[in-house]
Formats: sequence, structure tokens, C-alpha cells
Amino acid sequence: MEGRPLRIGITCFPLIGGSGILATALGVELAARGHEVHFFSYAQPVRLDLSLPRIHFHEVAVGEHSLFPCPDYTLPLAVRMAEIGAVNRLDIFHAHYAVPHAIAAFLAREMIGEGAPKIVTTLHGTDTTLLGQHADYRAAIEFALIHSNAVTTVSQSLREQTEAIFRLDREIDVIPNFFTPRPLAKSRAQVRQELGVGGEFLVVHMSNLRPTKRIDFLLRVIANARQREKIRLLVVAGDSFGPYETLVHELGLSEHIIVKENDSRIEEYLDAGDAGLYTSENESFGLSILETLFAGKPVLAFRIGGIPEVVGDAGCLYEFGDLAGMATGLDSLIEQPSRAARIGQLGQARALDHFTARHVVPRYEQLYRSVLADARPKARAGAPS
Ligand code: GMT
Repeated sequence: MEGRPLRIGITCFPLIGGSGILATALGVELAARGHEVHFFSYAQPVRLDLSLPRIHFHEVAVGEHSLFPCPDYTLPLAVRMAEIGAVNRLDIFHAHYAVPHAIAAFLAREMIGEGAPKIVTTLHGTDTTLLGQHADYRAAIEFALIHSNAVTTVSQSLREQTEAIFRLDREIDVIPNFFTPRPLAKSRAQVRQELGVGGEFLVVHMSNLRPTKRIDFLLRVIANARQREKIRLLVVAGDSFGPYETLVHELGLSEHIIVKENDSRIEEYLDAGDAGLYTSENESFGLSILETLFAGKPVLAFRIGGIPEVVGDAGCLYEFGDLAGMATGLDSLIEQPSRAARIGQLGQARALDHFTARHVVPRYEQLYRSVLADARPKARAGAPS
């Protein structure tokens, strides 16, 4: 490690979802490199192992005071961050999401005053793409970004959208996501057997099933494939698949779908699979897509948001809404296994060349140190405040 170990506070969402997964992985990697890492959230992040050295977790209770008609999280979070930040003399608050996390970091910094941690805010997508358009949140997000000491986005595409939506007039660094697969506990054959899959072509989809993931498109691609009888679709779902059962039935796919809800064995499922299928209409990066590339499986997705930056030419990308093209692409992977294997290998090589912790974590360390050295370009004069 170059320079002294840092004391870093990471604020993130704890649930299955790309931003929390990434923030957890980052904290774990930073601690492994000798830094002291404090996590703040309303629950323990799903992939956080508290037995690791230099990892601390501070649970924040959502404020349910009888004086207030509605619960509040931002103020209790800010108070906790200020307490821990001051007592442990944290160097950095790294907020994953502007609202409410960077706002809480800003309040905590003001509460601490002199010597307070610097704020690094990472945008993961919906701050910009959803809330940025929302009159109730837009100004708060803009404020949080202007008052951060550094702002990062997980793709160039998200940076461009952020610059277009907010009046920032400040530097934004692009630092992509990374992934470190965990060792497999079971063989491909074992997992396929557990799933009840024999010689069929197993397509894997992993997401939280929010509307932006377009599960309707996902199902229609399978239904449109010429080879549909050979296909099984494994949906590794961060939420209930119930709302999609009617469409599954209408499309005659009941025998083709396997659903695993809130199951974290993603490396094993990907290893057992033959391809990854992603039909989101909005994706600032697509961490699940990266996870699929790491597993050496060919990815089919739409050419939207940050996905082309992740996949490059090492996958099968289609214009948004081209379900027929995607179905044909899927058919050709089934019909030409050697081509499918080659695309999978290309994707894996790309993931290993660009998106490992070794490539990405030093960029955050460098950013923290430049912020601490106050060597960041300031917001230009005239920037709105
Ligand atoms: O959309 C999700 O799956 C969850 C969401 C989140 O906030 O956790 O993911 C966002 O952050 C991920 C990590 O940076 C990105 O890989 C996802 O593309 C991004 N989601 C969207 O932009 C819709």
C-alpha cells in the first residue's frame, strides 16, 4: 500500500442490489489492503462478513419517534455517521447514492466541523435516471453532488446522463464496478441435477425484477426462440417472481422456468448455466452482466446505458426492444455450441482484463488520497449551490 492506511466510512443499502454488493466488495477489499472500514446501514449488508479484520458495522435504526408522523432515516444516519466519524477520526465518508446517503454525509460533516471526513459520492444509476427527474428529489441530489469532495459514476454513460440532468459544473470520475467470484462449493453437474436440468440449454437471468428489468421482454425472448423446447430459464430473483406467473402461463412457459428467490449462490448458478439473458431498459452498468462474463458464459443484452462499456464486443448486444433479434441470437448459441463457448471465453477475458479488484480498487484509493490532499479540481466559479 502506498501511504498510510486510511479510515473509511462506507454508507450503502444492505439488500441484494448492485450498489450494496459493490460497496460491500469494495469495503472488504479495502480492509484486506490494510485500511480500516466502517459500514453504515439500516441492516447488515448481505455479503458482509463481520469476522474479517478491520471491518466494522454500525447499524442505524430508522427513526420511529412518536413525535413524528412518519419514519425518518436520513437524520439518524447522519447522527451515527457524525458520532463514529468523529470518534474514529475517519478520513473519508464514501456514500453510495446521493440520496439519502450523501445528504447524511454532508450533515455529518457539518456536525463534526473542523477535521471532518471528506465526502466521496458514487452514483449507481437511479439517483440520476429516476430521482433526477423527480421534482421532490432533484435539487437535493444536485446539492449533495456539489457539496461532495469527489463524485464518481460507474460508467461513462451514467456520467453523461448525470451531466445532462444536473447543473453541476464539476469533475466526475468514472470508476467502473468490479467483481471477485467466490470459490464454487458444488460442481456444474451437481447444481444442474439439483435444478432438474439435463441436456437442456440453461439460460440464467439475475436481477431484482424491478419494472426496469423488463421481465416481460425476458419471457417473450424465450417464447419467441425457435429452440424454446430445449431452453430452461433460471431466474435468480431479488424479489418475488409472483407478479410474472400469469405471463409465464400465457406464453406457455410454465415447464421452462426455474425461479430461485433471494438465493445468493450466484457463482454456482452461473457455472451451471449456458448463457446469460438481460433485457433491462435502463442499466447504468449491469453488475449481473459482469458476474456472467466472469463465469465465462455468453451474454445477450440490449445496447443501452453502460452495458456496451461492460460487454464491449465480447457478447451479443441488440437494439433496445429487438426481441426477435435476441431470440435468433439465443437460437444460434444453442445451435453452435463452439461459438457460444468462444463468446463466453472472450467475455471472461474482458472481465479479467478490466473489471477485477486489482484494476478498480486502487483507483478508489487514489481518489481518496487526492481528496485528502485537497488535490481535486474545485467546482468552477458560478456553480449553483
Ligand atoms: O437496478 C438494480 O439492479 C439495482 C441498482 C442498485 O442501486 O443497486 O443497480 C444499479 O447499480 C448497480 C451497481 O453499480 C449497476 O450495476 C446497475 O446497472 C444499476 N441499476 C440501474 O442503473 C437500473
